[in-house]
Amino acid sequence: MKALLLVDIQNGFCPGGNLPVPDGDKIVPIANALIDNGGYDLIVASQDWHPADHGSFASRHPGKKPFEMGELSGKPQVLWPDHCVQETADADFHPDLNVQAFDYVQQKGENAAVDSYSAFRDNDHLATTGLGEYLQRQGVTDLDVCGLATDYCVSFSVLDAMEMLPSVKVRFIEDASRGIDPEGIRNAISLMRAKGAGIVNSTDILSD
Ligand code: VGL
Ligand code: ZN
Repeated sequence: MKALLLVDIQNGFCPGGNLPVPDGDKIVPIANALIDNGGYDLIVASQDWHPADHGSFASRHPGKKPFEMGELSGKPQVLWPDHCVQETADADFHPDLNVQAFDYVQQKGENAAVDSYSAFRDNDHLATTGLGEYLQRQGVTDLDVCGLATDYCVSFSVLDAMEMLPSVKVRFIEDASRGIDPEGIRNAISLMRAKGAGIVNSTDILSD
């Protein structure tokens, strides 16, 4: 059972959004091609889905600016621009993404007191989202992951998938992902590789 996990391909992370990832929108046609021709049995998407007062927003930390370090519930936290607020256009999936193909959507980041980069669990690892249980129930054996942003939500999701679903073969699709910081992207890919994730491109998958 092969599944594709599309991480946070939302307006907020594309040019024009509140937390734009450089060229974030360029992955949309690649994601659509993978949905149509990647040979997947199951298409799953995550959606960053914050309350308006989420504690990761710099606007909640007087004197702090977006992208500075701050604290959230006593832990170091990158402070972000307000983004992907529930029920706003910023939180919608990119308009060209084939959302009709989604079998399951996992929303995350709803708890204002903790961030949730991973689609599987909060950053403090205290609460799971339910995605791991869903994939297990579906009998998923192979999970390919791509989306936005490589150095945050995508790599955190890949690492958690490997840890929480040890029998599942996990791969990161590099050209179907974009990240925020070039050095962060390099470090994230090195870490995913070191932990045993496959690193592939969409062309490897689409030509199979
Ligand atoms: C993300 C920062 C804050 C992501 C989400 O989707 O990578 N990054 N919230
Ligand atoms: Zn977020």
